[in-house]
Parts: sequence; C-alpha cells; structure tokens
Amino acid sequence: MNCTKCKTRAVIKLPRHHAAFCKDCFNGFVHDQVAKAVKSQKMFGKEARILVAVSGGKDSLALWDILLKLGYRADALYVNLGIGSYSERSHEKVRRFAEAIAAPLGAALHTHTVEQEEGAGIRELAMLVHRPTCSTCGTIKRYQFNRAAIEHEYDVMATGHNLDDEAARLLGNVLHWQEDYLDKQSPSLPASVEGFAKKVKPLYRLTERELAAYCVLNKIDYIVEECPMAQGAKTLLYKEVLNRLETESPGTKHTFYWGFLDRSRKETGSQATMEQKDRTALHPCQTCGQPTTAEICSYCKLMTRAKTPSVS
Ligand code: Q46
Ligand code: ZN
Repeated sequence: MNCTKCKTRAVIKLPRHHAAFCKDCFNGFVHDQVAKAVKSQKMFGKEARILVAVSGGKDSLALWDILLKLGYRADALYVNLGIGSYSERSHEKVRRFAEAIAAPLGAALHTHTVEQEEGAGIRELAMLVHRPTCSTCGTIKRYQFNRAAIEHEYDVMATGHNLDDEAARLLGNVLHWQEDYLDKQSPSLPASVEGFAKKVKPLYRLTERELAAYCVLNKIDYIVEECPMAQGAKTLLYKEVLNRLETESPGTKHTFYWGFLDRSRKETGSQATMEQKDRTALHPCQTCGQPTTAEICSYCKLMTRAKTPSVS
C-alpha cells in the first residue's frame, strides 16, 4: 500500500477518504483538516489567544500539539478531578507533554485541582450533593474552564471533541428528539455576552482512530484508558453502533454529522436568534459573578450544597 500523495510506503489507510498516507502526508492531512475546521467555522484568527482543555487523552493532547504546530498561541488547562490513580496518571501525561513539547514552543499549562479548590474529589462531591458523578463533573469543568478563560483573558476555549464524539452526541439527541440540544450542537459557539468565553471544537473533522494514529506516529504519550466513571455511558454505545455502520459503509459518520451542520447552517438565521435569546437571558451570578440564567449559578449552588451538612 503506497501513499496516495507521494507514492512512498503508506502507514495508514483512510477508507472514508479513499486514501492512504505516509507519516508526513498523514500529518499534513490532519493539520489541513484542523485548518479547514478553523476557517470554515470562523473559530479564531492567527493572533487569538487560545485555551485548550486537556485531559491527558489522545484528542486533547493531539489538539494542543496541532494548534502549536500550526503556529497558534495555545495554552492549556488541566482539571485534576481527584479520581485516584486515573487522575494521577493522566496528570502525569499532561505534565510531560507540557514540559517536553509545549514549553519549548512558549506555551503554558494551567492546572486546577478539584480536591484543593472544591474541598473533595469529584466522586465525593457528587455523593455530597446526591447527583451523578458525570453531571457534577460537567458543572465543575464548564465553570472552571470558563473562569480560567475569562480571568486569563483568552479569546477562545478549544476542546478535543472529535467526529466520533459529535456524531454520537447527534445520534443521542436525534434518538430522543432533544431539540434544544440540537440547536446548540455546533463546532463553534460564540461569546455574545461578557463573561462567557467563545467555545470551539477544531477536531470535528477527524475521527478517534485518526487522532490515535496521529499521537502514535508523533510519539505523543497519552492515557489510553477512559475515565472509570464513563463505564456504561450511553455515548459509548452510540459510538459502537456508528463504528459498525462505518465499517460496513465508510463515510457514514461524516455524512451524518456534516449533513447536520449543512442543514443547521441554512437555518443560521433562526439559530442565531435562539442563541441570542439564550445569551441575553444570562446575567452575573450573585455569588461569583459568572454568567447564569438563575440568580445563583449551578456551580455556586452545587458548592453550597456540598458544604451544607445533610440532615439524616
Ligand atoms: S471525565 Fe467527568 Fe467524563 Fe469522567 S467523571 Fe464523567 S464527565 S466520564 S468526559
Ligand atoms: Zn456562581
């Protein structure tokens, strides 16, 4: 099997693109896909200061690497959730990447430690507030990423969501006809209100397999296992189903997700109005000042509940 572009020996085959690539041409392909995503979704310009949300997994570390290689000013934030040895190991991967690859390119790593800042690890906090671990985790991560982006004056926050993540999320939203979520499922969410960072997903054109290959070929050491709390999550089932369809019929995931993006772009008028409505309903939280639709934001409510001793 030879590289479709330069005809030397290929190291990876991409059936959905009817192509095979050698290492250099594959890196070029990955970088092109990210550059196209950034341009077509108007994510950020060359001068923007970007904050990448890193977890130690392949997607977020690949994203940080690609943005730096493309010449962007990208720092990162790692949130240590305090999930035993999983968090220790993922933190170590991020630290090593930051020291060996990011720092020499002038990029910095910020770290937020949940046990230190919120007083307990994510599982203990979830038990204290009687909520599922992942929803507690989502509230804390969203809050801390937005806060870090605003406090350190980043123009945009980037996450490592890939095509598999977005297609699985779309499938879940369609299966349950969650129209509100469908309206907000976009690779680029603007910051139309002060105190709310713009959010982008520059990897939405690349699959999990392509990002894993990018890390392996470029010797980016990442944590292979999923967060232990992800076990049994519906998203994993949707990904499995989409992978079966992809094997039978290459290109299914991108036709599904990009078709959705094309259709929602045609309705941008109504979508922009909805977003506007959503954002204008926001005002500063009375406790912390971050944007919220209620008087007190969900993070402050969560922290108040966690600190209030329960009466049994
Ligand atoms: S990190 Fe957090 Fe995920 Fe782990 S606790 Fe759940 S939400 S599974 S992306
Ligand atoms: Zn608040």
